[in-house]
Formats: sequence, structure tokens, C-alpha cells
Amino acid sequence: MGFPFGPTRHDPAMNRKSMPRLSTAKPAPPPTRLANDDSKRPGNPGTPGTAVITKTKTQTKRPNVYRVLILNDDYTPMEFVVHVLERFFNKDHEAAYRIMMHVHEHGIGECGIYTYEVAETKVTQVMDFSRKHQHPLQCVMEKK
Ligand code: TYC
Repeated sequence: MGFPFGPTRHDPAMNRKSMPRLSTAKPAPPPTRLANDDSKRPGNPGTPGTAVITKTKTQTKRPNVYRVLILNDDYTPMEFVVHVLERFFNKDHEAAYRIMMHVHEHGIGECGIYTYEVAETKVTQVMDFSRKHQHPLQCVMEKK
């Protein structure tokens, strides 16, 4: 007797259509994986038997910002400084007057805090405007 389990090649049952047939064909190649197919990547949540760990990182990066400052001098009229603060730094009259007096008494004061390009523009505007009116008012920026 031959192999004791299942049909043998000589078993007539082998020829029945419903029986699995031995095939000489090569096994089918694995399905082509498209470049954007993430289904077999390690982190894919859909892959059975894998866990997903989500790491939450607190966003603490601040944008690069610059303080725009004006300096005191002995010649620029107080009203001109107040006008500059209203016109270029959008201060109301009271805030402008307060900043001007702070600079008058302490030598330097903050007009506002801006990104690099905006700060640079403000400095240029104030310097040009002051020169045009022949005042020595100085405006500078510093990284915060
Ligand atoms: N010290 C000036 C004066 O007495 C006024 C002044 C204030 C000038 C602030 C510049 O940034 C300044 N006329």
C-alpha cells in the first residue's frame, strides 16, 4: 500500500473536478506594492499585531522677534516723538506720550515687538521721517 493519507495519484478521486489538483505552475508572485502603499510599513496602524505609540511634543519654539527702540536726545521735540509713536507704532496719544516720557527720563524705550522684516521697516521709516524733519531721533532694533 502506498501513502496512507489522502488520495494518491492513482486514486480515481484525484480526477474529480472538486478535488484540489497538484499544479506545476509557479506560485503567484506577491502583489505588486505601489510606491505609496504603506500597508506593510512598520508603523501602519492597520497592520495586525503592531501597536501605535504617539509621542506628543510640546511646541515651545517662539518666533524670532525683535524689539524696536527709540533713544533719547536733547533736540528732538517731545511732540515730534509722540507723533512718531502714533504714526508708525499705532499708539494712542496717551500710550505715545507715556513712552516718550519714559525715553526722555530713562534714555531708551520700547515702541513695539515685531518679526525681523517688520521691525526693520519701522526703523527705516522712523529714521527717514526724522531726517526729513531734521531731527536727530534715533531708532534701533534688537533681537529679543
Ligand atoms: N529729550 C527730548 C527733549 O527734551 C525729548 C525726546 C524724547 C527726544 C524721546 C527723543 O526719543 C526721544 N526735547
